[in-house]
Amino acid sequence: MRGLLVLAALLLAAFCKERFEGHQVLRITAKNDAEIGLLKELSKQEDLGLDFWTDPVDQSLPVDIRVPFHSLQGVRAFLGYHEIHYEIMIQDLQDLLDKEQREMMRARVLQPRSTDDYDYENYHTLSEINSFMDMLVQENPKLVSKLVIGQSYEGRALNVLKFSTGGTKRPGIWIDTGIHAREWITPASGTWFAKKIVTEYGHDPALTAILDKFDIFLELVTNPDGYEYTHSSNRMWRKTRRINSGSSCIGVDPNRNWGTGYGGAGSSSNPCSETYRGPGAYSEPEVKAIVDFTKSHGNLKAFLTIHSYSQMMLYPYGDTHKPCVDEAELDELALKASTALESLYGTKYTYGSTFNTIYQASGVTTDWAYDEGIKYSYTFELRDDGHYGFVLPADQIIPTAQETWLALMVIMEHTKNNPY
Ligand code: 0X9
Ligand code: ZN
Repeated sequence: MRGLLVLAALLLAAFCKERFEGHQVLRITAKNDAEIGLLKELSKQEDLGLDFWTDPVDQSLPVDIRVPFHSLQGVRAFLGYHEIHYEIMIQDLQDLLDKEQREMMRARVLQPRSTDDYDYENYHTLSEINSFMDMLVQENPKLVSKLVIGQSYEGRALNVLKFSTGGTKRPGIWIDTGIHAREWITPASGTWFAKKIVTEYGHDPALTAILDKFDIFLELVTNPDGYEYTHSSNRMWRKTRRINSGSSCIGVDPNRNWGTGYGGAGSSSNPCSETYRGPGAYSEPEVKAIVDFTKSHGNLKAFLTIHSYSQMMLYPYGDTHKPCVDEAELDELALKASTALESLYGTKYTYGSTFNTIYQASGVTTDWAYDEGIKYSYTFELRDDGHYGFVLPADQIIPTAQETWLALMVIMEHTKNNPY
């Protein structure tokens, strides 16, 4: 019976899913501002159905665009005509997704009975991650608990793992992964971090010292509706799943929905845009839950929000070029953290303020967190840097998690050693 049900679910999933046959991801390197301007024009052609994985900013950053099959000829002709240089980053997106699915299916044959059995080398569904959290809590009742900080738009629990070794009202460190649905490497890394914390506490002196002073809060799937949707229907989904009144387009960008700088340039008022800011600041329950939690906790000292991709560490601000008052310290700490990260596998990160490093983005998490008084506020953009983008092969999960952990440790230790 169970076999039949699984088969039915698989068939249903296969038929309801958006397919990306023949979609290519092109990596474009613009030579000058005129070319950037042309790419911006291209992004306004809604009929082409382009999905900008990275945005046109200036010559220093490549622009990665997913081009549907029906627009390929036109886009290539456009680029050729204007002599804009590009390379094919992904030849056929569906091939990559099929491979990803095959690996996930193989992994799903055995249901893990404990977090030791859990397959950290593969991507997992929301329900698998939820079971992981419950097992982790059950196995480590003195160290880990699960808080439900709210409900998503579609009514899913917003779960946060709390790692605490006791004490009352200890200062806290916040880490979230999976706020953008398609950035699968982030909850996968987060799951590995969670296991790492319980394994190393009491063994690794640095982590033990951190946990003897701070509680760590880890929200693994910060946008559960979106994440579920990437598994059931559209692997390339980014936003929440809010129904927007007066529009047939769904979803709000949860990284444009925060109150600091809300509504500014670098976010969109168009519900069909991937950077739609929503009907009002904190309109998304997934965002509001974190705001309420942070305020009621009142003593978070570091706020680390994990995205992918591009290999970057970003600190405030995103909506203005003006430096934040702690810029010198945040910059120096980013250098230390990225040096630690690179030491493991040679992965190179760039860092700086969001505005100066990536692009103007307003209403983003870290600007809000920083203005709440949480000095050590960073956005991470994990691997990779232009081979697979959001479809990072599963064999990179553990290396990515391991190297990222080194950077997180540097920031957490610094937070511990520099009370404010
Ligand atoms: O555009 C974004 O939201 C982020 N890039 S992503 O490809 N992951 O979508 C970067 C924005 C910088 N974010 C913060 N400073 N919080
Ligand atoms: Zn993101």
